[in-house]
Amino acid sequence: MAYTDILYEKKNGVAWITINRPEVRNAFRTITVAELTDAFVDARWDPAIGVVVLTGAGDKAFCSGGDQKERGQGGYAPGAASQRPMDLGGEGRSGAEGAGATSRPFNRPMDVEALHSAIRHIPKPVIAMVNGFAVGGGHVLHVLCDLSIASDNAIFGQTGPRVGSVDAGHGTGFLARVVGEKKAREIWYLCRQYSAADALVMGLVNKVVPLKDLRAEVEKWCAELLDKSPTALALAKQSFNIDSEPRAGVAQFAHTALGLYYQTDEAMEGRNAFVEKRPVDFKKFRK
Ligand code: S0N
Repeated sequence: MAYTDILYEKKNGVAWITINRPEVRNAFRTITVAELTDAFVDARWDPAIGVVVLTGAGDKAFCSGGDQKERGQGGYAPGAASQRPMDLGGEGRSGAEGAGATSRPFNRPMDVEALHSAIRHIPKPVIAMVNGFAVGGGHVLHVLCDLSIASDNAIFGQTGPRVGSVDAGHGTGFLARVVGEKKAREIWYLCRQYSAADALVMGLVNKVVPLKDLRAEVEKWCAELLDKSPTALALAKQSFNIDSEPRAGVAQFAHTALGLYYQTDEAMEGRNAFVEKRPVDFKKFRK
């Protein structure tokens, strides 16, 4: 399959999915999300694949979240930055199946929810190989992976309230399950950046290694996983998912709400400040 924004390689039972936009710290745009979803669906149904690794190209970033330059007043979609809010239409299809990244024109809004669903519902372990910044929607992606292995230069954090965005679905609720309520609120409200060492202490990652050893370490974990019973792993993953599955309903609601929030001047102030490289000023929006 020909992808433009990701690399997709299958080797020795492992599917390696790499966001390939290092020039923007592997920020995802609409087509990136569609391609990622398509690759996860492919890996799900390929019996030769037992483990999936998600990573970013280069040595600076895993993923920096939504591409702020594609975001318009209404959200992310091809050409959205120059469209009116209502041109972006309503909610798209939900769920991972049939993303059809390479077979359909990209004339619809970004479907992050489908990607989240694809990561959670593939009945195989997904490892986030975090090789630099994992921030904003990129941080949510690693949190949703089953395991996270980070390089010692990795930086973690949410940025939403700083850039006029919030993933109030899995982004908030699932993070709280991982690091606890107090820490999750701190991460979301203050938008600070955390080191790999911090992440290890708070249980946000499973292991930290020097950047030069990252790939080998992940390959080691993959080999261990590939020796295990695939059905037992699938049942364990699905069992772990059950308790947080109601969050998927919240995620639908949260994404609809986010679409409305994106239409406001307040949300655009966050986006514009980032793109214009200036301090953000939300003071006038206080109620
Ligand atoms: C990653 C950061 C911290 C890296 O800083 P550093 O190393 O100083 O590099 P920069 O000079 O800042 O960046 C290098 C070049 O890359 C561009 N760039 C970086 N990140 C992005 C980005 N996210 N979008 C577009 N461009 C990006 C820079 O502009 C720069 O380019 P040049 O050289 O041309 O100036 C730092 O870059 C940073 O803080 N980045 C922004 C992080 C951020 O705020 N991300 C977006 C947060 N929001 C989301 O992710 C939305 C999530 C989302 O889409 C979603 C999630 C769930 C449900 C729904 C949705 C939905 O929106 O639909």
